Amino acid sequence: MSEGSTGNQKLEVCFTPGSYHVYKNDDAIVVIIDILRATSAICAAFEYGAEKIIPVAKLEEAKEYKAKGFLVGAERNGVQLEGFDFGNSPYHYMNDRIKGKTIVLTTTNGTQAIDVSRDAYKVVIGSFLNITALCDWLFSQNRPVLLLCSGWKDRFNIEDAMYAGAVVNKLSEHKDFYDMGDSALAAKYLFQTGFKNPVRFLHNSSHKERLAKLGLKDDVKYCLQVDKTSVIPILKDGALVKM
Ligand code: 3SL
Repeated sequence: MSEGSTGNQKLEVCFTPGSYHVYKNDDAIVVIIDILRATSAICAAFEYGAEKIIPVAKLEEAKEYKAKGFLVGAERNGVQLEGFDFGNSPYHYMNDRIKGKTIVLTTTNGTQAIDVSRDAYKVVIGSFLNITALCDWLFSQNRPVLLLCSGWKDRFNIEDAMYAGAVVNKLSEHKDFYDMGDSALAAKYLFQTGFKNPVRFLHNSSHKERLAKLGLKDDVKYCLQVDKTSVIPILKDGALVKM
């Protein structure tokens, strides 16, 4: 039996938000992936006690929330924007300021990916930090799964694809259950090439370099850690909450 040919639940990877319309599947659970750094920061924020995160695509919307008194994280091109409470570093969300709070977040790519898929059957947040909890939950749902990479301004990026491959790799332990598209197989092969030393594998990758230039190498290392939390953030009525 050839790998990925006989399952009954579709498992696909969409490498950029701009291709979402091609893969869109009304029955699928969509997993948003922005390893560096939005989905990692979101998982960290919940692990450290945030109550709710309202993702917004547009800066204007974030400003409106800020004017209403919300705590707001805002990042563009890797940099925290002036006038906001946090940027997009997981470390910004590891403090008592966020405990029990609703936070608004806008980022270059991650919150855009959430925005394009917001009407999906279910939207959840994936990162290496919650990978085992997420995969166990996905399998328990008996549903098609669409892994949506945030990429960089609608371009492919390697860390999101590698993570998608890690999820595919894990879910394909249930070989007869999932019907993998070619994008899922490609991501899985990428993961299998790089997983032994992900930091090294990402060497020269565009966003890792971008973050390194901004002095954010520690963020990269943090985001590549596995199973730091069992929290699975899920989108409910426009806000992310703990499942
Ligand atoms: O694109 C995003 O949403 C961010 O994760 C980019 S950055 O890591 O904050 O630069």
